[in-house]
Amino acid sequence: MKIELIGFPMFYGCDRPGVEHGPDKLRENGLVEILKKHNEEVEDFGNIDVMSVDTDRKYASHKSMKYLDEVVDGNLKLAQAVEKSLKAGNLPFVVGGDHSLGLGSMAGVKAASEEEYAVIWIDAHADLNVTESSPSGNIHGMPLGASTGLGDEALTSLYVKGQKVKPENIYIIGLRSVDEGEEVIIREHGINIWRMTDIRERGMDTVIHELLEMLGDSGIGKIHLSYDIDSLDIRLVPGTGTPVEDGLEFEESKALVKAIISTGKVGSIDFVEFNPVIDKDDITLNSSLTMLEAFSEALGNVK
Ligand code: HAR
Ligand code: MN
Ligand code: MN
Ligand code: MN
Repeated sequence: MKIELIGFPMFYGCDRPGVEHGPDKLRENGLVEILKKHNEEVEDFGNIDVMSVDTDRKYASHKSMKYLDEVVDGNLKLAQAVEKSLKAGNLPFVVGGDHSLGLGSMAGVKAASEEEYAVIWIDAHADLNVTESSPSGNIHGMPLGASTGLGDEALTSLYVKGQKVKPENIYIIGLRSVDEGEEVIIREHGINIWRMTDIRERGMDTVIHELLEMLGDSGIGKIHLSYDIDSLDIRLVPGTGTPVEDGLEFEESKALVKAIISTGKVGSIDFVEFNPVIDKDDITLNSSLTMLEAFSEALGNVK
C-alpha cells in the first residue's frame, strides 16, 4: 500500500502560531526518507492550502469558537484529499498542524467508504469538547466530540453530515488532562479510555492486550490512528502547545503504535501538534522523528 503524505499547516485550531511549520520542518529533517526507509511506495502530496488570515479574524465567524471559518475551510480541503487518497487505495498520513485536522481526516475516512471504523486517539487530552464545555474555544480540543456528532453543526456536518464514528468505536490512550464536560461525555457515551494512571498501574503491555482484545471483539476491520505528540512526557516534547507531565515514554509509545499498526487494520494516520517555533534544542523535532521511524518500520512490516 502506498503511503501518501499530506501536510496540514494550520495553527487556527490551537490559536498558537508555529505549529503550521511542523510539516515542512519534518520534511527538511528527513520525513519522506524515514517513510521510504521501510516502505517501497511513498508519495508526498504536499501541503493542504490553508488560508492565511490576520488574528482579528479570531472571533469573526463565531463568538466562542476561534477561527471557525478558517478551520472548516482547511478541513474541507483535507477531507477531500483524504477521501481521494483512500479511494485510490493509498494510506493517507496526515502531518500537522494542530489536532483540529482530525475533523478533516475522519470526514474523509467516512466519505471514502460505508464501512464502520475505529478511531484510536493517542493523546494527553480527550479532544471531546463541544462549544459550551470548551475552556479555551480552541477547536483542536473538539474534533473527537464533533466526530461523534456532538457540538456545533458547523463541525458535525463538515464534509459529511452527521456522525463520523460511533462512540463505542473510539479508544483514547494516554489521558491525563480531561475537562469536566469531557468526563461527562466519556461516561454518557461509553467511550473507551486508558488514562496514564491505568498505564502506570497495569503497564503498557497489559493495556495493549486490552485494546487489541476489545478491537478484536468489536469485529471492526478498519482503524484511523490519530497520534498527538503531547501524549509523550512533557520533557520529550517542549515544542508542543499544551504539554502535560507524567506522559508516555518512547518505549511505551513505540510499543503501542507498533502493536496497533501490526493489526494490519490501520488505513489512515494523523501525526499532530509539533510546534518547531517553541521547540527547545530540537528536542521535540528529534522526538517526532523517533516516533515517525517507529510508524514507518511498523507500516513496512505489514503485508
Ligand atoms: N481540553 C483543552 C481545551 O479544549 C485543551 C486541549 C488541548 N488540546 C490539544 N489537543 N493539544 O489534544 O482547550
Ligand atoms: Mn489532541
Ligand atoms: Mn493533546
Ligand atoms: Mn480500562
